[in-house]
Amino acid sequence: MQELKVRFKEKADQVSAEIKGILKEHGNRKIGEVTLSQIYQGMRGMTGLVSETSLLDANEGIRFRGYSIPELQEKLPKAKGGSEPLPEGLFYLMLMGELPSEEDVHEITSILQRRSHVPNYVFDTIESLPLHTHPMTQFVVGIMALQTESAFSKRYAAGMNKKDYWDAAFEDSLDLLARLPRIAAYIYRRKYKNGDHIQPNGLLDWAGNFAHMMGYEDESFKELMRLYMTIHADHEGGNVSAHTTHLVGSALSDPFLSFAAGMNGLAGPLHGLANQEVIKWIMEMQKELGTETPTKEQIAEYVQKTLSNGKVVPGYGHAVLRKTDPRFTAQMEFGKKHMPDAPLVNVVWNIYDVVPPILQSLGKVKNPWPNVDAHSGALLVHYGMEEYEFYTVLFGVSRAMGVLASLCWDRALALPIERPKSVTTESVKMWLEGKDEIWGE
Ligand code: HAX
Repeated sequence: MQELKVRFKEKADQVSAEIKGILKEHGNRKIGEVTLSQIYQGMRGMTGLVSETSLLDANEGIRFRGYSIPELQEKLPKAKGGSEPLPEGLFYLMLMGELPSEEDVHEITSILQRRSHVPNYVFDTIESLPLHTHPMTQFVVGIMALQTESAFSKRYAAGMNKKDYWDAAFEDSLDLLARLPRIAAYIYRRKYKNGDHIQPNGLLDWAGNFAHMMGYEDESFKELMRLYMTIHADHEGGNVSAHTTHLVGSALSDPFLSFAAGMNGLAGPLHGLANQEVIKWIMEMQKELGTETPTKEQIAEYVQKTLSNGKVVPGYGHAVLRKTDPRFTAQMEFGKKHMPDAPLVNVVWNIYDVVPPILQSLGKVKNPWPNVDAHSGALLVHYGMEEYEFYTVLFGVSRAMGVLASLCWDRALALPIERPKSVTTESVKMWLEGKDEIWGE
């Protein structure tokens, strides 16, 4: 086995050097409409998907059906006495393409309340996992256990007409959205609060009830959850969680299977898991430096050390964005309003001053600015939620709104199974030598 690995590594190093050379010389050559570099480098800048619910501008950031985050904060209905948007309103906007009235939002809240029952076997399935299982794994297992409830699967097995796919996907999507906060809160209380579970409160809104079931009754934490659930919901179609949900759904896998697949992608450290990595990284820095409030000079040194250890600075950079993420700014505004003196929040703001010029100086990082994940953990820690391994589950509950609204549209528009063409490096070499054609050229 060891020898096999050594031989594999030798081959991989050889091919990777070859690819580097090919891209240096021929990276701009086109196969069809796209360059060789795009094919090898994560399909960056390649338009290949339709996703109706939101659109990302590299400089301005995300717009949901044309509305920016500050516009949503102004225009979407709020909870009584609150100032942050109700995420149910964003779900309505993404699904319907128009702003909801107060009544529309109340209707979504009550639909989600009515459908929120989670069968006991789902909790039993989660209970069968060791307690140390990562919360994202528990979350995906919970979603998969719930898949037995899929109307889409049952109706497909019974011979559903393709005209009705959207209807079954719609039913499943609302069921999932209704139940996810209960499953997520169950995992939180199981892992961190000795299994002391809290029953749902049928009078609360979706995010408020989620906060309540996790054990956070502070009104400003509920406001944070409303904002958090709103800003994490969607980021157009090409990010890993959205794209995966869409791709798996295109095989007519039901919304439970598709969303669980998307959540496995969200659990990666270059995507949603970055929110836990940020707080872990800051806490490790504080421990190593022996201070809760490192100076900017100390932070700069720690950043350099992170880079020289071959690691990324979590919470910074983006595949599409080229400016500070407006989702970071919205959280910064929340911090200034509710907790301007919170130590960890101030560390995050100091990091924001220090990191961009360092990343810029590397000359290869395309976006040195913070993304959504650079800020979220510090706000949660302020309210006592220090269990950072749970943070990506919060992200996942929110992301469900965007990717499931999109999935309803995928089936309503009868989008086909997704199947792009791939190449091998051997076939590229033959093509470059003029010995072979490449399909799509
Ligand atoms: N720290 C150090 N190096 C970084 C970096 C960072 N934050 N961001 C990019 N780079 C490096 C890349 O690793 C790459 O280096 P190599 O050429 O040596 O491989 C180089 O800069 C060019 O990368 P890029 O084109 O700027 O970035 P990509 O589009 O390839 O990747 C990532 C985008 C978000 C994955 C990347 O910026 C990153 O790893 N950031 C840190 C992790 C993170 O915060 N992820 C969350 C992103 C937002 C999100 O999805 N949230 O859920």
